Amino acid sequence: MNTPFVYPALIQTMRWFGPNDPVSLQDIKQAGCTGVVTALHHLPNGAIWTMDAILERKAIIEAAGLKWDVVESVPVHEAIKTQTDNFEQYILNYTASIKNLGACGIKIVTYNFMPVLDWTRTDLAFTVADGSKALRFEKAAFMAFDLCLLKREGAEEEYSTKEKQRAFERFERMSSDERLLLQRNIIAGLPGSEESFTIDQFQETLDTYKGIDANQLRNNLIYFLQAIMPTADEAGVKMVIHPDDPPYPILGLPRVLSTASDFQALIDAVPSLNNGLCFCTGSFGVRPDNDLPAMVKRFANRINFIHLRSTRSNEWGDFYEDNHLEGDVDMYAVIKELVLAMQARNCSIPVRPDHGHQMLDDLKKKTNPGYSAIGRLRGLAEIRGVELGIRRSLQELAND
Ligand code: DNO
Repeated sequence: MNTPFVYPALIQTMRWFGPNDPVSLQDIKQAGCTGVVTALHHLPNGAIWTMDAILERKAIIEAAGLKWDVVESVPVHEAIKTQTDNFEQYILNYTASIKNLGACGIKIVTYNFMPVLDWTRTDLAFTVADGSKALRFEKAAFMAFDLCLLKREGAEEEYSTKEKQRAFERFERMSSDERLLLQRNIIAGLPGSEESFTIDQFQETLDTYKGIDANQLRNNLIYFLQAIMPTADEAGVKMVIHPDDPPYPILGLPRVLSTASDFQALIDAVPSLNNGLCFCTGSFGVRPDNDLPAMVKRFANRINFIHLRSTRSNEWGDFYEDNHLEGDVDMYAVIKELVLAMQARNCSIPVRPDHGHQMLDDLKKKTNPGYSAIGRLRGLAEIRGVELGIRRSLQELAND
């Protein structure tokens, strides 16, 4: 007979992009999830999420027998990141959205503070050895975009001679369609990023960061957190910041949430436990200097949402998204630390299989890059198995 587990389990969820998502709530339920992660994607960045709009979406999710566990994301308006225009008004709007979400019983809110672009990839259909398709970030292609398509001022000085040579060679080898596709992949907005640009708009937006270095951006983030945290505390809403993806500066833009010390600076400045982390193994995992299990241990009481995914990098710093239990992330060690963290806190934390390969039947369908049903189903099933094995072994050890 199975004895009840002492070790709490992860809450299994998938991201759902709303009623137009080709992956339905029913699909997500059949994958074994109890909840979803979603957002009011149709609202423009900066708008207040009203209780009516939140409750309407919540009712759709609950009618399918699922729970809305996490908001991903309430986007932070660019004006807040640069502290320009009427950013104070946008902060007030943000605060109102948090208050409304809390009142509707949705208590975990994801956001990021990456300038201009959310997550970035150069290739959305990179064929891996088994024929499935993965997301990829290829440095030479990215530099080729920067130097040859965007022609960003100052870019030449930021790359080494060798890097520039690789970028120019890469650009020469691309057809005009490939160049167009590369540009589109980078600036037209990946699923969930909520921003989309033409090349001119993109340059204009980059220009709004002139004079904003990492220090300034961090101060602006702290200012934002200090402003919203009293409301989050009162509403019982856990704010979780998503790390930079990729976890280093790109296009001359600063990035301030790429390492353990970046997050430490935030919690030093804003100690509330509702100032938390969305622990994304795929984003942090691209940097070999990020020790993921050690980070889980260190920030155990602030990790309130988890993205599990594994990337595989090469010597050039290119990476692609590997199967969830392969690649560079030691998934066993990470999940074990998460199980221990949940036990210490006596709570369950929502997790989602972050991305997945386009595979099997989904290869014939139009899917949101990274968010096809079957690839994520595979990822979740693997994660679920590892988690069960760890919980059971820990329990048996404890019973001995
Ligand atoms: C990509 C996602 C990100 C994430 C945001 C959070 O797949 O992990 O778009 O949702 O950065 O604000």
